[in-house]
Amino acid sequence: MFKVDKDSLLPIYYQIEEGLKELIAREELKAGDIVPSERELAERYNVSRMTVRQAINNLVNDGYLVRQRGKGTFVANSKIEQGLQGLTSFSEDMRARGMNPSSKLLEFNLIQAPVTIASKLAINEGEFICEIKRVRLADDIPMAYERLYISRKLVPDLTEEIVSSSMYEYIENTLNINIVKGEQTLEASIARKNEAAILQINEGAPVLLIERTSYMDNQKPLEFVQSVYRGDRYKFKIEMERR
Ligand code: 16G
Repeated sequence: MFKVDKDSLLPIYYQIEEGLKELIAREELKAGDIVPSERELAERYNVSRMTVRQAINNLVNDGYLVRQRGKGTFVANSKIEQGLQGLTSFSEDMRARGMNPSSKLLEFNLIQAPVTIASKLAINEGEFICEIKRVRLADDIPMAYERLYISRKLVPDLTEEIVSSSMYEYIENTLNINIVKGEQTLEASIARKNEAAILQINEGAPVLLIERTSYMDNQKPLEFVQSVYRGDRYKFKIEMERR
């Protein structure tokens, strides 16, 4: 285990927190391992259970540990770190990590574009678009829930089978459309009831809301995509250069 120094200026809860983080970093505690109970830790370090609880709460809030009611506290799965440079597809991202990407198609609708979506796609309100709702999985674990909108004119032959696999592959290799750039926003949110069920997380769990518009080489929008990513599985990384 780790040491707690009662003469240190560092608060005890903080030392316990850092000690547990170190065990996780050294893989002495691995994803899925049970963490010693509050009582055990309190006895081992001769500190109050309140102190231990504070350390554990912080680690749960920061996503290092997860509580399972009636079972105990466990080490969380490490998050997928996703770079934000380069316009890549979900399938490419997962394959680059040695994971197997897949999609579960929930809905495939032909609808008339409401004004909000029409303006994102730079088309007229009421034009036909495909609305595709799918769960994106990596090694069969649901990672994100995507709602994708694309003008029907661009993909008149799009089928359920195609959208169950890689959209970018179809657009680039079958339709020979060049995807040249994208714009993306990222914001914090919490899982709504239907999203929680789809992503197999609790309602109210933290998620990342991502919106992407990608463009073709004629500078026109290709797709508008709203995605909900699991906050416990994903973190995004931006590399920055000063000036
Ligand atoms: C990513 C994109 C999405 C794109 C999809 C294509 C984000 C937030 N979204 O999920 O815009 O449609 O990749 O993936 O990254 P596919 O080629 O595997 O279907």
